[in-house]
Amino acid sequence: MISNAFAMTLALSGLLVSACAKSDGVGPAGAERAGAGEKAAAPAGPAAVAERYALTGVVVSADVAKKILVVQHDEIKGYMPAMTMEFVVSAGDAAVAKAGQRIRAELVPSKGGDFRLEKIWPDEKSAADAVAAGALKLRQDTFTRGKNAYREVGEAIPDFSLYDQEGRVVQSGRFRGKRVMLNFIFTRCPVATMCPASTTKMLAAQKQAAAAGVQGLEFVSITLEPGYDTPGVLKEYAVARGIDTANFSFLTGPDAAVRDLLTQFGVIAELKGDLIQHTLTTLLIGADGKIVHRADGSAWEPNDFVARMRQ
Ligand SMILES: [Cu+2]
Repeated sequence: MISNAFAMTLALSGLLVSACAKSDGVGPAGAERAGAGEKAAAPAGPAAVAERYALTGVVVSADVAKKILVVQHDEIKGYMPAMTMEFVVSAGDAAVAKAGQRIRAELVPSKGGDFRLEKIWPDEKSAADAVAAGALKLRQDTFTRGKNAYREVGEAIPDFSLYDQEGRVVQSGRFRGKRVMLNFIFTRCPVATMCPASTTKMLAAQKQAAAAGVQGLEFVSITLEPGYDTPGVLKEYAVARGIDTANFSFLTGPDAAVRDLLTQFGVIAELKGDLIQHTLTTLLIGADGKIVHRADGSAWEPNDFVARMRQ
């Protein structure tokens, strides 16, 4: 399926392949989860000394200013009994956390004696089931379509169920009746002309569309690196760029679901040694859920998309 999409992309003059940072992520897919009490694989590099433990529990409270979560966690077999305690988290994770919400995460003890939580994912059963069911349906759809998995302009987009930057489940049906501008990025892309520039231009399109009075419009950026880009990481990315998320969602979810979406949208993202190489595609989707326009590469202009939205 990659070779198919690749041949298609090579035919496009705007092909851009870029070297980006390595993924060391443990994604949200069930198969990749470390069981309670098992040590998750440590990432390579200087930080490899840190121990990591899979943790599940319920958020008791969040202190956004101090970036502290109080979590009533389940037993971590061989390491710690069930208890309620404080954890240091990222600003994004603190902002996303809600009291009463079940989460799963990786616990990282620090030499200073405090405990960090990283890779925090929502773990409410109903939400997790909806996202898993969406990933399975997408897997079946991609498999069934086979060589025709790639969706051309004029075709409907596939159904999906992912998490947004608040940890809420977002299903593709939510966008029916609205036009959607969609792309794929990842937050730690180090190449200024690739993902960072794409986000800047999506933001410009959002502002131009608002100024032009375009109604019923949504912006969606799906991560290329779901193992790293948790809802909290995406939240921090959006906040750092001053993005109005009223109609701009950053989505993540199971690795398999993202890979199937990349296949169906004709985007290539592959690990090459230590690097993610990826192409860029920006799409405009009509209110009927069909692809109206796609721009491959980084040369698209926000005002071109806004003009198409007004047609
Ligand atoms: Cu990139």
